[in-house]
Amino acid sequence: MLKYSIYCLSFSDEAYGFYPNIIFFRRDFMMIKEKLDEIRAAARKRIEGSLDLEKLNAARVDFLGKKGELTAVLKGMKDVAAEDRPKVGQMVNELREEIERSLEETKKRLESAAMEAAMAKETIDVTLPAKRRPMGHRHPNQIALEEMERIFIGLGYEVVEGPEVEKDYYNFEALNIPADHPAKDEQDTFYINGEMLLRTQTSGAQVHEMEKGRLPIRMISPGRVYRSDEVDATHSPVFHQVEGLLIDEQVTFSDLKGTLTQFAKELFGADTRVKFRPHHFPFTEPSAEMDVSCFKCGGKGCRFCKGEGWIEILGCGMVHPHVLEMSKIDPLKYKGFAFGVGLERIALLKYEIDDMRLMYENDVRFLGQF
Ligand code: 2NM
Repeated sequence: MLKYSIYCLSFSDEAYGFYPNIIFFRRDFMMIKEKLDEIRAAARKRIEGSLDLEKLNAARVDFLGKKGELTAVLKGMKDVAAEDRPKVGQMVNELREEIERSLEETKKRLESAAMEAAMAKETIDVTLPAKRRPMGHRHPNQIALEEMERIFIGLGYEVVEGPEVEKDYYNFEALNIPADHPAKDEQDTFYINGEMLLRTQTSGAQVHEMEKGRLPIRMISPGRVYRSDEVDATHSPVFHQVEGLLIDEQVTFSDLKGTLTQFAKELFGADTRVKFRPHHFPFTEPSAEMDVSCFKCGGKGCRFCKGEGWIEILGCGMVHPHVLEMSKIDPLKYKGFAFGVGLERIALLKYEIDDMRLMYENDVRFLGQF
């Protein structure tokens, strides 16, 4: 069997003058070296041409993996003469390291390019004009409520809220509204059962406060109330009230007039005049309704006040002694006044809204005007 073959002639001009220095290599050795050079060139092309990490990883598998090209060369080692194996092994290792270096460098290059691209995408131009955000608005009811709360807090009142689902007792009986009173009719009140109902006024919250026995009391109780009414321009089955209550020793109707006059002037302007007309409520005695001079025409009469010059804004009166008694307050020692304002009514007047239904539709074209 032919063991050696002339595979390559290397001519050196330094050795023996014109005699060629002939070096013999074994065929297998040369074939492997050639194969490794092929792999080197192919790997370089594949690696440097990889456009992303996925393709680079595929190149790693193809060249260095278990079924890769270098592994195939190592498997062929059994055909290499024993004395050549260390040299071939060294060459394979060198190539493996070279490919690994190249993979690593390319990986770094791709990663930093990807990072740069991501950064470029994230670049913010701080000189660009900002996007306009739609601006929210307070509801006219809320604006009116906050205005009323501000006025009464300024007069030393507390804001106290009560439950919307209330006992019949707190909504009617404790307020001296007898069982046969027309307001108790099923047509006006939403009953939940024989005992519970949706409050038709916020006075219940005031009864709860009176029952606590902490006197004096200065409070307003704003909140949602329910009445079985048909919807129209001035009615809704759900609306809002602000009721007020003051209880102390030696409170008179003059205190009521002074307080509510101050309230009207703050709410509708310092020129506002007020007028109290006798009225009737079961929970107050005497009772009155308060009108304010029309803030549009100053009282001369206009379309806004329907020629009257006056606009009705609230009901009020001195708390009925029977109401105080039922809440364990001595009516001989203590007196009180109370009033009730429809919040929507105030908002409609103040902002010249001609239909209450607009208040509940939440149309931004409406809400945006306040
Ligand atoms: C009104 C009119 C007059 C009122 C009475 C009470 C209480 F709890 F003290 F008895 N709270 N609110 C009252 C008085 C309410 O609304 C038109």
